[in-house]
Amino acid sequence: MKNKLKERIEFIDKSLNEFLPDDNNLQSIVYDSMRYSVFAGGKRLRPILMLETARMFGADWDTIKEFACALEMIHTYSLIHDDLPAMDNDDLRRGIPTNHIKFGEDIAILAGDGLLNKAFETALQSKSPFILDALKELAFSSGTEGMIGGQVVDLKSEGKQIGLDTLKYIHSLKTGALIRSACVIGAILSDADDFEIQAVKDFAINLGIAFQIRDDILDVIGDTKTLGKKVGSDVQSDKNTYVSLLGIDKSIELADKYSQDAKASLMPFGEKASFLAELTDFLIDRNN
Ligand code: GRG
Repeated sequence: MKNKLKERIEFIDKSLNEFLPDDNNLQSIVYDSMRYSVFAGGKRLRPILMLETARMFGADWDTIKEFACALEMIHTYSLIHDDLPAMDNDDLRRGIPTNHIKFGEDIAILAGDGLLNKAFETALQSKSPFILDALKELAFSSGTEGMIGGQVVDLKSEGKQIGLDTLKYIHSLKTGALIRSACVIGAILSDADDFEIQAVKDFAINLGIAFQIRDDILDVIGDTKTLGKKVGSDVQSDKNTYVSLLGIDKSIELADKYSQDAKASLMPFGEKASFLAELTDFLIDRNN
């Protein structure tokens, strides 16, 4: 799987470089700051999910790359803003100092905003006849009914006792929405039918929760060097997590259950879904 991922990451990095080139104008510092975080070496999970969903439906990666890069830009903006002192106040991300530590808070805020706008500029370069439906999903999943909404409920729940249902609600939006839109946009751009779109949506919703549970587990059992970010930060900021609510063993069981449910949603696609199924197993066992 690591080798397969490498090939996909290279394609995504080359495309990101095309859509986010170096710039020499007076505001070049904001491009430096945007590129600093984008090229800091993330796993590229969301664009990989989009490319692989599209491939499953027979579409070429080149027809998907604008949206795949747009999604990674939105994801990176969320990480830059999430690390700011007003939010998680983290100083390490993707193995290097966070954006505001390197460029200052003012530029980091603007770099996040810049990436959000650049994402839509990039997606708009798509020549797909399905561009409007894909844009709608991109905007919806990253907005207040999606990632931003989940972040708000998460922040406002810090230090309070919440139940599993609220935790699932938070993560379905905060983490799950972009993972869902990766697969749904991949399917939309490949002219998948409603049944197929629903099946990949079900896959992604379950994968999103499994992925987040593993993230919570790694915050406790992982190490800073492999993770590229500080461990133990959830406990430190009194965050509700699957581990704080259920403990490690039950969290591992639950991640496994969601990953089985995710793979079950891929059944209608048979062998064509083998990469996505393998990726699901890889992600719930990952160490970073
Ligand atoms: C600030 C608008 C705004 C939103 C913040 C996504 C998010 C919401 C915050 C990021 C912090 C966090 C732990 C989110 C949970 C989702 C998650 C596990 C993000 C990290 O994604 P990976 O592991 O990161 O795919 P890389 O660096 O590999 O891309």
